[in-house]
Amino acid sequence: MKEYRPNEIEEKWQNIWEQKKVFETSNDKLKDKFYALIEFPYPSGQGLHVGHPRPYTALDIVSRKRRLEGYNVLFPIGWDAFGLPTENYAIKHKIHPKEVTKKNVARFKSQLKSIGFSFDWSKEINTTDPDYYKWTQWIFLKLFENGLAYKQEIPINWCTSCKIGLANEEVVGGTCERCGGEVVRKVKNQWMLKITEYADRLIDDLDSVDYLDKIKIQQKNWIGRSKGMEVDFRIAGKDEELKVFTTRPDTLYGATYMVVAAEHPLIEKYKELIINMDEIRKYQKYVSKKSDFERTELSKEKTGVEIKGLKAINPVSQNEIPIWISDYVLMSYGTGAIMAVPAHDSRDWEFAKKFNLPIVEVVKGGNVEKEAFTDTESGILVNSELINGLEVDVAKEKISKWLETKGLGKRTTNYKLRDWVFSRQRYWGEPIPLIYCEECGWVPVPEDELPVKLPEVENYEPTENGESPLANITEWVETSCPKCGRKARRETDTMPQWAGSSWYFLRYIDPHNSKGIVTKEDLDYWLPVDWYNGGMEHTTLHLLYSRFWHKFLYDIGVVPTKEPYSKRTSHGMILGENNEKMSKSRGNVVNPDDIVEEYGADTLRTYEMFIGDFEKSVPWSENGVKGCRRFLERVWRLQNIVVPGDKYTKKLETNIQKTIKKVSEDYESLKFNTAIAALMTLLNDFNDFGKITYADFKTYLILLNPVAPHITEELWEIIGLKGMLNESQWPQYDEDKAKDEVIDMPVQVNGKVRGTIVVSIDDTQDIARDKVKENKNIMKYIEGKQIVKEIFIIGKIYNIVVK
Ligand code: ANZ
Ligand code: ZN
Repeated sequence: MKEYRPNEIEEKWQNIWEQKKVFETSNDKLKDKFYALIEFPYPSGQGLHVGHPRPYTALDIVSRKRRLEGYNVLFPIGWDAFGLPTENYAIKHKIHPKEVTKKNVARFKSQLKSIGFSFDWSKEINTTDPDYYKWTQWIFLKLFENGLAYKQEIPINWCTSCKIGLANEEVVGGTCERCGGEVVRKVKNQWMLKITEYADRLIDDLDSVDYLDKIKIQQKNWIGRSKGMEVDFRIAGKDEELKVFTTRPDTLYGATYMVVAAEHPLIEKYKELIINMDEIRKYQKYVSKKSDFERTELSKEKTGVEIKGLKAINPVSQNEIPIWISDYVLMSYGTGAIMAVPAHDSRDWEFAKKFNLPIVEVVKGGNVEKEAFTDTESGILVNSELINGLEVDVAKEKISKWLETKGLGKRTTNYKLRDWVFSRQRYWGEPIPLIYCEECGWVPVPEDELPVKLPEVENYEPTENGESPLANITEWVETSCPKCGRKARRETDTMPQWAGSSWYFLRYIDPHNSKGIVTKEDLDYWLPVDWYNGGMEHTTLHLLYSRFWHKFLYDIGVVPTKEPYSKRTSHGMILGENNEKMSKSRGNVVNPDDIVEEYGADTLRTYEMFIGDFEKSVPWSENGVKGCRRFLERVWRLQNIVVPGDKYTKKLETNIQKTIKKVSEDYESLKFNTAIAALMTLLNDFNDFGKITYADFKTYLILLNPVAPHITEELWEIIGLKGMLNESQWPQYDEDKAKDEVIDMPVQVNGKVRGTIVVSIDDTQDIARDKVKENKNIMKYIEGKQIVKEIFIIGKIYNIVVK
């Protein structure tokens, strides 16, 4: 036997697979298809990280298995390569971002190849390739033509360090998601996409897809649909209404004061009447420095100022109530004003306690002097004249009707989701393909002139005034209007990095098409993506954006399905050995190249799948890696105990059948670790028995192949099995034989057989005892007597002695 030398074997098979185009998708549309998708990487300067191979190996396993089952599999790969890190690196080192990208892609590519993923490399895409971004621009123009892209002056989140506008989603705790820099508000004219128009469908259609529950919940929470009512409160002595948004019109009698956002227009309108304007101005200034995030933090001490000189009238009780301003009410949500119900809302309660405002219980059940009673999904109304004694649901309906008939309110739905800020003032992104003409306004670049290519420039530093670097390139900016021919200017903003990844799974299907985005026939066959796995950090942004674009493309007849992905799963992170997130600064980063070099790609793959529950974060362990290498060494040595025979060894057959079943099921349900554990157990059985047939070994190799494709392919060749392993078939199991062997176990009471119970051959005494208890015939001889002795022989007999 030759020694196990992974590096040699791995390179050998990778070359063979590539030459024979083993993993290229076939054009045979009569076959059942399987489209497996992983989130394509951003080719950063750091190279691949051991976190990357985890999801890739997972779907590689499923893809390899499905191929052996006869599916036509599409398992593509590409590069999400526009974006800031590359641009920043390019600026710092004075290399063109295109060059930086090229270099990074080459590195990533060789790393991925060394791990032996079965990607169809012929379908590789790159979002920065003009042939690709031509279609990103095309989709944008379609959105524009359909009224879903518009320009608006809006206060945006401005990262003071990246000098770039950020979407709300990119601001984390008041800082930039990318660089951690301070984010301030700045008014800018920005391109926006009307994702809010799709809010309902983005929620409702989740019912038709198979996503992990936690992913669906995140999508729903992010969209934040909230059904409620707008209720009018009159300003005392004025012909003026203050509108609030509430989800709880049934608690209206408990509204003892109101709160408006510090920026609410009511204040400016009545500033003459307000007697404490100085105090209010001071508070407004204090609030303006805070992000929405900081304002709504639950834990913080409540602050606020009463607007003295104005009062509101509660529309049901007619009581005069004070109006306050406080930072816990946001101008950007609902109407920017609330009716405060301190008895049943925690924030209102804290505020009321601090400023000594009345608290009136309206839903029975708590002690509202001690704390807000918020468990009010159901309950009975009190202190509420029109709706006393009613159940919450009924009360809500009744008061809503009452308000509607009086013209005091209307039902509305609010969303947390905001339109998508689509402009970036940077160089390394897709140019927005629009031209501004004094006469015609915004005019799309004609389709046959796409792509609008990024001009070659010397300098891509952002400008100090916050304009895109493209704005400085006069010869590029100045153009003529496609409509009227007059002098006109190109839009200089570029698209956010999210653009290219919002539709990449479509282009994979037909990446070299120069006439259209994707051939319709191919879309009909391949969509939807059957299985998409990606990180939990992308379940709010990328997933939502790509579902939005897909729905839009469905509406205009480009794609045949309403949803892009039928199934979405997610993996946990791989942490450093010290249980912390891997990062350069913590010094705990593991480079996959080193693992491949020292132990082999098959070991890396096996380890990453064996490391723990796929969905959980787990720390890296070098010892674990070694263990997996030892396991593969033992697999390697199985070649020594192979004996002729094209049938399963009788004594091993049940275990083999069981393992086929378990591994087949586990690979499909993200339980890679238990599948590998089952293969380890079977290996022990093989060794205990001492010899295995070709049939035993063949099945073993196929089962292990998706995890460790190189070693299994090599062993296949060594023992002289026909063809290549990847051309063989996934083993079937015999449902009956895969079951645990069951027997009729005799049960003796005081030495006489009184009946039998059906148990598995390895069932324990506890299980057998339960079976006995269910058996009336046997129990006749036991009931009412005292059991003095039990002898249980596993798989044989159960003896009970009674007195
Ligand atoms: C009275 C009330 C009583 C409320 C009660 C809640 C509980 P969601 O579900 O997130 O939509 N609200 C409305 N506009 C707001 C704003 N601009 N800033 C801060 N809070 C605002 O929450 C809706 C509830 O949040 C509304 O219903 C309102 O308080 C508050 F027992 O009205 B409620
Ligand atoms: Zn014009």
